[in-house]
Amino acid sequence: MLRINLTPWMLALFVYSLSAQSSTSPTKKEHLPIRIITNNWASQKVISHIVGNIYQQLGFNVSYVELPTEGQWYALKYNKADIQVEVWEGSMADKYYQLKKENSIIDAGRYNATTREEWWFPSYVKEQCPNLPNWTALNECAALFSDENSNRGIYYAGPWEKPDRARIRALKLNFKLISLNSADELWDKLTEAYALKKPILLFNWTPNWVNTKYQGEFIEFPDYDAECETVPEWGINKTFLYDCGNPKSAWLKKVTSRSLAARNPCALNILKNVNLNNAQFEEIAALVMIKGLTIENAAKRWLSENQSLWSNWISKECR
Ligand code: TMO
Repeated sequence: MLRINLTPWMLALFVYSLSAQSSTSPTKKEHLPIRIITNNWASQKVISHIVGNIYQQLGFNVSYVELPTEGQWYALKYNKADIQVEVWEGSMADKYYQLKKENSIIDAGRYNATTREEWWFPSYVKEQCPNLPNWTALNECAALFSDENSNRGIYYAGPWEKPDRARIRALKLNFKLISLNSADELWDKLTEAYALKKPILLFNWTPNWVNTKYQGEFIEFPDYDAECETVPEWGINKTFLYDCGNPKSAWLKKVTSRSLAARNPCALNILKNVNLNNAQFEEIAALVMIKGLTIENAAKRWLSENQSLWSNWISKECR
């Protein structure tokens, strides 16, 4: 019997590809639109639209494919999507290296920005738990992070990061993980706790707008090492993997499908030139999360205010 396991993102992709086919009109420059993947946090969505607007100004057809990060690899590999503008080392390195090695994606270079994705808490929690941000303080203070029902702490995760349940197990943390579906759900939890000065522990990253509005720190887990994820004997737990934190000065890359690189070298060259630093990422996310602009308006605003920067991204061959 033939069985097909259809996960929700596969279904979304399928429905998308049907609609994309019927609405695509060939332009002078190419037949297939440049299909840009959008995920579920602000900077990624705005930068996708910034790049998309630049392509459109050059006469290319652009479409947006909304996908969770776990679904994007399949889409890039099987020519269902072309561009991912934010590949984060802390949460996506494994998949990135795997697809790169099998030659299923094209690396379009890294940003100047350096990144970190990690458990994070507001600074006021240190008044009650002074050994933070050291990870060993987590068990000392687990009850602070719990709800009324138990003394077990709660860690709020987003839908992207590494096996945090495995980390909880390997480091013997008295914590349970609650998984939220998007960045917005995380920030709602944070806003609510912050207003009441309630202890909260949640996934966060830098560069991000959060750090410009809320004071806080990342948990300092044992330093990341590639062997932490492959060699059980590595680190303080000799039988389990993941007894370490995420990388602290990590890369942020852009990638494309092989199809785009082959059919539109100009688009690939532009993407290679796209570059931003940490302050620019924070500013872009803040346009949406603090100033309240829509994604498309944030992209338009940024383009109009940073013309001299992005006009240099357009390679000579494209003009
Ligand atoms: C991939 N992310 C920036 C949400 O950690």
